[in-house]
Amino acid sequence: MARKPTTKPLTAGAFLPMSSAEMNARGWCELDVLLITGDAYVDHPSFGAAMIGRVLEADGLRVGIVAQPDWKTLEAVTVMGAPRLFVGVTAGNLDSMVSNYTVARHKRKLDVYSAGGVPGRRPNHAAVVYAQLARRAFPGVPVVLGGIEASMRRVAHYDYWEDKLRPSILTDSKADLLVYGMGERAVREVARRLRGGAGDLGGIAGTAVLLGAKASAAADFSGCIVLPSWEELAPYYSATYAAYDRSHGATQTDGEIVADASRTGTFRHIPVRPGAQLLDVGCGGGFFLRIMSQLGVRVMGVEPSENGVAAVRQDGLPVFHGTLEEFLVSEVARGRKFDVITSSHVLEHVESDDQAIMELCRVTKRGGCGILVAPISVGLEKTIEDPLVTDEAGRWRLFGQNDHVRLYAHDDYVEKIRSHGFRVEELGERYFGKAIFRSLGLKPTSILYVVSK
Ligand code: B12
Repeated sequence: MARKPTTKPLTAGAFLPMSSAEMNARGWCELDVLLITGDAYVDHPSFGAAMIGRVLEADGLRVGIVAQPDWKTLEAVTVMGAPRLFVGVTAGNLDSMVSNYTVARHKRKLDVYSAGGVPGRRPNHAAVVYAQLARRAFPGVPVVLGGIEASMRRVAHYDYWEDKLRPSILTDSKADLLVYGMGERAVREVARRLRGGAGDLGGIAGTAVLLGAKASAAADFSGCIVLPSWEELAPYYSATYAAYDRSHGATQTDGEIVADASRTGTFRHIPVRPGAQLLDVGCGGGFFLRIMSQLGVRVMGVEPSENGVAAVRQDGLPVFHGTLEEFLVSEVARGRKFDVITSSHVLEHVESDDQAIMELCRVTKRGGCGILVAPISVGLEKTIEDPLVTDEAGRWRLFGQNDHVRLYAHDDYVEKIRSHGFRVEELGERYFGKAIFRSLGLKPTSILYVVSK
């Protein structure tokens, strides 16, 4: 017997629109809900954005999807115009840091949730970056975060990749609401309220909002389990930050390292000359200073972290507590010149790197040398820098980290150092050997920029 043909609504089965042409094909002039996702759009129940989209569609809403937008342009998310009710944002099926990096913190070569497995299609901390993009693209439209990245990061949390304690993702993303865990019910309630003209999204089960100081003070938390805030947790964390450990990066005992260095006449590619003056900018817990000092070098450290400084002082070594800029204009630095300067991962943080390099060159003695290490983006043609970008999400988006103020291109970096009077030699793992690179915590692809004057 022939089966009776089923009549389907016009849109059922069709993919959710991803462009204005696809909206037009459905006769839509605007969306009710726009979903932005860090995964490719795969219309399958194991994909959160597709799932949420279909649930809302079943409630009669017009839903569009922007998948893996180019996060550097607003146009990438405005292709279907501003949605009437809200923008839903998810980093994708996995936390974007899980997607982008292996547990060993190496960049993944494969992204299983991108077409063709191509990596690099989603930014680090994608939920924050997309939410900020949506904020700028659609002022006044509520932004609702969801998915695993938002869920896991909804309270103060430790970020393994950054090795930092982070506040709730609501702080950085500036989203209006966060839906955690399975989002179907919560998101339907959000849509129902906004459809009915209610602006209040409070009290929906499975959601989190940032209350602000006033509302927090007025709220009744009796009967709640109150978790410690980021502010309360932060001091515990920073005291144990690995770089402030007195022996961070050490693979042998001090005695063994000193014996080796005395025999070879160098430590970490720096010639050991008793009596020479050494400046280590960003000296952390002072391990490098301590070894050099035991080798007879007269050392001076600069470190902005209180915990790092405390560790250095435990060893009775001289350290300036402050930034490089503060040190260079301080009384401590006045009239001093150094035979050796080392600065590892400092220049990407300072306001004016030109000024910093110029000053470092000025305080280096003629015939002196040093190492200037900064993260370089391989393949980048021009250094990216924009002093107007001061917010964390913007910095993640442009520079790859929230406390960086620029992302160096190789040629620009080398040229910049040369232009301020240093000669530069570029040495990699092949030159130093694997053991040294490992002891310095460097990736095999890293290059040390060895300078001399
Ligand atoms: C099935 C599964 C797999 C399958 C995937 C099969 C497939 N083709 O999809 C396989 C086995 C391949 C797999 C692999 C991996 N997985 Co897996 N996997 C899962 C599992 C069990 C279910 C995922 C799923 O389908 N969920 C269904 C969808 C619909 O749920 P969802 O995405 O969470 O979406 C809901 C909510 O988040 C929310 N939501 C989602 N988007 C949005 C958007 C908005 C706007 C809103 C409001 C709400 C919202 O509502 C949705 C519906 O309820 C989860 C654990 C779990 N129970 O969630 C782990 C999980 C996702 N996997 C995980 C990991 C780590 C991995 C691997 C990286 C493991 C590895 N080391 O190789 C790999 C990834 C591969 C890679 N990148 O190289 C972790 C991710 C941790 C994290 N913090 O990101 C999880 C959470 C397990 C865990 N607890 O550790 N995985």
